[in-house]
Amino acid sequence: MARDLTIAVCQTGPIQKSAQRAETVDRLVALLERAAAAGAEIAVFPELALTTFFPRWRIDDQAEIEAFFEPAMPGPQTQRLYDAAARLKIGFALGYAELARVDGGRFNTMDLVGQDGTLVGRYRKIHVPGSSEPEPGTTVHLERRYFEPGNLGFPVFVYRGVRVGMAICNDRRWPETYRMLCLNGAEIVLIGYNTPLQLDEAPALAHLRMFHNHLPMQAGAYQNTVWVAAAAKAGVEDGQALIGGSCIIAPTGEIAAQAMSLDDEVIVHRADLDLIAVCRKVNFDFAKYRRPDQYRLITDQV
Ligand code: CDV
Repeated sequence: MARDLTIAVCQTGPIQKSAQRAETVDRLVALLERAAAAGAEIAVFPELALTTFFPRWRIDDQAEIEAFFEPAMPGPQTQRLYDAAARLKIGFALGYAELARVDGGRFNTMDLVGQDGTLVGRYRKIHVPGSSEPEPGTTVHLERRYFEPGNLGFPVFVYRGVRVGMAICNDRRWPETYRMLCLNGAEIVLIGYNTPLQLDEAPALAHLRMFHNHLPMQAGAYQNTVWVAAAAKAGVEDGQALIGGSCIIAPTGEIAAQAMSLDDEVIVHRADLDLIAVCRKVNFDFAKYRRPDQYRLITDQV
């Protein structure tokens, strides 16, 4: 019997610092309703989808920092999104700033929520880019000030019988992300991102921002025979331009659907999961051809 999963990528436009959580959750619920109406069975939202991308600032006021974090998921403000999932029978992956209940750890996190509105699994961003203090000549990107590196590995969860993994923004540029998820059996990788259009450290590469967005995701999909679905937070957010280009990529490496705006937008594609086996057969029979004994340097050296 043919296997498929209809995926929606719910790109958002900017979420300004001045936006109330309730207003933002309204936008996410509206996107989820559009995704469900289009027949989607799962949706992916951006990285840090509940707030502005606050690591663009050095913030000293602890109360101001706390306000960007979620101490519980769902919480009083986000419950409506989970209720919408159960009502519409569509799961989602949502990026947010996590204040861990157990030990107070702070992570850049993505949760996978099921069609009944309950947690299926959690991923914490492994590749945390930027610095903890502003660096001269470099776009301010202080993720390492606010977040610890993820400590849950690259887990894969079963969602409606399909093996789903997650990755967050900078993770998508690293081949290890896809390979780890692939070796863990992922069939679909859901990604959320916030990517500035301009980087002060490399102005000459500005024209390549979208190419460098799609290139590693297409390569990751192709080389690991997975579907990739990636949602941007796009547009001018608190004065900083973020790229769009949200997309759904097939295991062939082809872009099957792509957002056209820098605003709230839903793109949908029915992912044919049998294509994975076809692509494996063509070139990537891992059991037959991979040579892990020859790849030791990958884990022995940073
Ligand atoms: N949110 C991110 O991880 N953004 C990075 C920045 C540092 C460029 C990215 O890889 O898009």
